[in-house]
Amino acid sequence: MTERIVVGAALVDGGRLLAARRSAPADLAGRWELPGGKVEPGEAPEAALVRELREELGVAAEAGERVPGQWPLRPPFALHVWTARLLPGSPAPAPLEDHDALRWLTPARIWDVPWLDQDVPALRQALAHL
Ligand code: 9L3
Ligand code: MG
Repeated sequence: MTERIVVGAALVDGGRLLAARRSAPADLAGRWELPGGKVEPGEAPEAALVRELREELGVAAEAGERVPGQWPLRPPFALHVWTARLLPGSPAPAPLEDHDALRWLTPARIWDVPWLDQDVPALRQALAHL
C-alpha cells in the first residue's frame, strides 16, 4: 500500500508552540497534537500544511522547514512535521471543528498536556530542530 503522509505543524510564535486538543475521533479525543492532517493526492506537503492550518484554526500561516524524520500512524499513514509560523496580520488561532482547546506552550510547559502517542517522538525531534 502506498504510504500516505499526514502533515503536522510545529507552529511557533514568540517562543511558544501551539498545541491543539482533538475533539474526534473518540479514541483520540482529549489528546493533544501538532495540528494538521492528510496530504491530498497531488498536493505538496507544505501546501497541505497551510491548508490544514487555515481549515482547522482559521489562520494564515506559512511552512518553514521539514523536521527530519517520519513517525508511523495507522497504516498507510505516516506523520511528517514542518515548522510553521503565522503570517503578519493573521487572525489568532481558534478551535473550529477538529479541536476543542488550544494552548500556546512555553518550552517549560511543553510536556504538561497529554500528547497523542505518535506526536511525542515527533515533538521531541521538532524541539531539537527549532
Ligand atoms: N494524527 C496524528 N498526529 C497529528 C495529526 C495532525 C494527525 N499531529 C493522526 C490522527 C488521525 C490521522 O493522523 O488518525 C489523520 O489526521 P486528521 O486528518 O484527522 O487530522
Ligand atoms: Mg487534522
